[in-house]
Amino acid sequence: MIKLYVLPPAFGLRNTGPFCLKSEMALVHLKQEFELVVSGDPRSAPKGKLPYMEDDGTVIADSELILQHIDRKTNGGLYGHLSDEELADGYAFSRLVEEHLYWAVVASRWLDDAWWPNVASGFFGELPFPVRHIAPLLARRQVRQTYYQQGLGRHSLEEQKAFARRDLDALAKKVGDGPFLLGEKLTAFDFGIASLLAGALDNQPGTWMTAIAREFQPVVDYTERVQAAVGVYCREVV
Ligand SMILES: N[C@@H](CCC(=O)N[C@@H](CS)C(=O)NCC(=O)O)C(=O)O
Repeated sequence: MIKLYVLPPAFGLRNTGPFCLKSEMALVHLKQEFELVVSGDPRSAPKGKLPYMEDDGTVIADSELILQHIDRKTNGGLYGHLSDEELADGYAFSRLVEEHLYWAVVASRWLDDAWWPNVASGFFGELPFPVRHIAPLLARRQVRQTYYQQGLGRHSLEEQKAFARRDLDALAKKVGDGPFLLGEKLTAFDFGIASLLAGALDNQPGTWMTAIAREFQPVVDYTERVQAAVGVYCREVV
């Protein structure tokens, strides 16, 4: 049985990690049997990040490697039907969202003083005293340093927002005609992109990235279409 190790639910989201949700979507899409295992601390993961997956004794860390693994396992179930041009487009837009826009979403949760208490209580609130007070501060310092090293963290908030808007504008133009990133076909690339956006759009309360993402109606509609097509939602569905 496959085990997928993911971040805990928080902020009204049942799967808070975009890369965790992307992997979950791929497994559901390919009708793989699996168990979601909540793993509170990414530091215990093989590469210090979540998700990772165990499949019959094989451990795979990183959502892209997880998708590659299940693609091989299902004889090309995820990528086998895609042309070189589609793969190129898919990877390019995935990188834009997962390696650039992602950091703005992280900053909007972790580094906004007004929103930060939600992270502290959502991710660390269950820890024993005094760890629940110390661990979030150390983790926040780490996020701040990483955001600075990544580069976006060197800009003013207004500049960060402008970078995010340019990403979302590019994406809105790409998915506007829809229904999916590559047109009629729902593909694995939709899982990663929609997962990141769904977390930004639906986290409660909204962040500054929620407000910005909601400016782009084609992106909002696309995110809903992908979640509905897979039957996997980021938000808690009541
Ligand atoms: N490239 C990785 C990124 C995974 C990732 O950044 N996971 C975040 C949670 S969404 C994490 O575990 N962060 C903890 C850390 O960076 O210390 C993937 O696709 O799986």
